[in-house]
Amino acid sequence: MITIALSKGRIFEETLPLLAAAGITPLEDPETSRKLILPTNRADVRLIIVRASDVPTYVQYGAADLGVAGKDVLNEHGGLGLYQPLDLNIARCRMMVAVRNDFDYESAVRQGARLRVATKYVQAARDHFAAKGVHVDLIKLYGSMELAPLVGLSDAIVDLVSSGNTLKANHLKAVEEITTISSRLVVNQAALKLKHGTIQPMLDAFAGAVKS
Ligand code: PRT
Ligand code: MG
Repeated sequence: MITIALSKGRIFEETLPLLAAAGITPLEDPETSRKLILPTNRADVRLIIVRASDVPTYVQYGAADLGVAGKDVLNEHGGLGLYQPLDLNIARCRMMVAVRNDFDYESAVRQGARLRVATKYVQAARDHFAAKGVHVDLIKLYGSMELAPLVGLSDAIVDLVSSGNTLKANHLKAVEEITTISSRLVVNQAALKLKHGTIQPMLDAFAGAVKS
């Protein structure tokens, strides 16, 4: 049995065509089904539906053989025990520093001010500001970072931006790009060895689908 860990929403939707290229079709829709283990057309392949940030953990411990996770999530997880053979080029966005429209970020940085930064991406934020030599107090949040500067919790946020509509709707502006983000295939290292005959053809099919 091959178990593939996916999160609902954009990753599931954008992974469907890649699964199809490997001859895998889910038999239920995670948006309407309450099941957490979804069968597929292949008796030897099942999907498990987990929180996006939990995907690397399921794969690391071998509870799933494969998974799809954003570079943002993988960076925070650390990637221990994971083989990352393929950038799937899906669920693309940018990790940005953003502030209120009326906040002068450049001059705060120039003056060496200590910045309060709210984010879910503590590791990425720490690395980014350390490389810039900017002193920050990081505040860990689990959701809706955009609210933090509006109510005085922080001066800045580190968040993902795709259309930019969420920033705009909340009178925020992006002031710095930290990195571009896409989702990657992650594979349990032991599973790749033990189930090589089944997993390798899937990896080849995914790679072919990504190219075309
Ligand atoms: O939603 P949940 O809290 O359960 O978990 P999650 O947010 O980690 O999962 P999900 O499914 O929302 O995102 C899965 C992956 O998609 C992330 O790990 C990213 O790699 C990738 N991705 C791509 C995004 C976005 N684009 C994105 N725009 N993840 C989140 N967003 C959010 C962003 O945080 C911000 O709040 O969308 C909002 C901004 O969108 P725009 O279009 O208004 O700029
Ligand atoms: Mg989300």
